[in-house]
Amino acid sequence: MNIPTGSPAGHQRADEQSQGGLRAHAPDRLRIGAAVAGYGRTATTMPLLTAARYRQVLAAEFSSLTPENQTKWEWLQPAPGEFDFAAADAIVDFAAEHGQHVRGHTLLWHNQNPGWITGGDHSPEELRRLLRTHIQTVVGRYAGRIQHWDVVNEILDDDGRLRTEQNPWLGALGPEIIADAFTWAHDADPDALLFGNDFDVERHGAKSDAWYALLRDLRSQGVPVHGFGVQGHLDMSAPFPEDLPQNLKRFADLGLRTAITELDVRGPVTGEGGLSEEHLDQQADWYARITRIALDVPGCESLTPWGVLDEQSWVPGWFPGTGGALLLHGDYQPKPAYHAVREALAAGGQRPTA
Ligand code: 9MR
Repeated sequence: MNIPTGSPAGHQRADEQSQGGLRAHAPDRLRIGAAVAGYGRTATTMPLLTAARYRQVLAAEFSSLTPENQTKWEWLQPAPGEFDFAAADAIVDFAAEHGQHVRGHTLLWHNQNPGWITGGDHSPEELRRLLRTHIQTVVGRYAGRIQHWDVVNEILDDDGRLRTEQNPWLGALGPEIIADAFTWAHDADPDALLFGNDFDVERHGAKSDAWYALLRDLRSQGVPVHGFGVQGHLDMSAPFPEDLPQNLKRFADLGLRTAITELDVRGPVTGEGGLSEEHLDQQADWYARITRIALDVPGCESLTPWGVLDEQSWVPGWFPGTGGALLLHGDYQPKPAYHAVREALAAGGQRPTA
């Protein structure tokens, strides 16, 4: 990270930086990721393409990248049969250049489908054909370059039922489409690791229990599903998910990999728009605990904060009055949470591989 060195703190942090970013402190078994920002629907809005410092930080700190929006349906196929790969290509090329993995996100979701899908008058057969073509085209294009896919995202509600009313694919095609989506993705890239992914599944509960049953059943049917992603959008006004280790472990016991795919830890923002000292400390503690869990639970292969800079996070727009959820301030200054993750990695990385 290119930290200004005009102050003693700046000097100290610049020294830290010369010792390597987060990725340098993580053991091989755990990738440290970040969601790569991009808004609107064109590559020109991506800081990856417009900000040299953003590129530097991304390369120095992280060993895995997830396109925050750029591999979603509405970006990749904005018009029927017209694929636009510019933004996704930029991320995938950057990752290859910097020795990073990519987590593709996502192929079957209720959100960010293009209007021509959600507002179209397609028969179930036509929708099925469209989904199959999309998955084959996209996963095939990035075979060997996108190593993980969140094939299905947020397909269950809080009670563990399939979201058939919100999800146009599940609504028209029924639960069987889940196995088909995994199979089509696997056929397009047999080496890609294929995940189910959701929020509010950090703890044991109706939703994570239903995911457990679903993935167990898919595996017993021989469906190519390889992992479960726990998003990790945490709110400091709620309790810490104490049973996250046990919850992850039961998925590992099914033979699945796990990942923390979209970590952010939000709190109430002060008048200046950041967190109070107290919340910065609590946030650092939560990030460190999650990092230790990711290091300790066998089969947990990556930990990905959902963005790099607080100012680029989705959180303030969705939860007004809250924010400050990521590791760096908007001026690229590391927050206490950054240092806490780094220390947890440095300590945990010395433990033997489980
Ligand atoms: O961070 C993403 C934001 O820029 C988009 O506007 C939003 C639209 O749905 O999606 C956000 O990312 C979501 C992710 O794809 C799935 N899990 C929840 C994330 C935060 O909403």
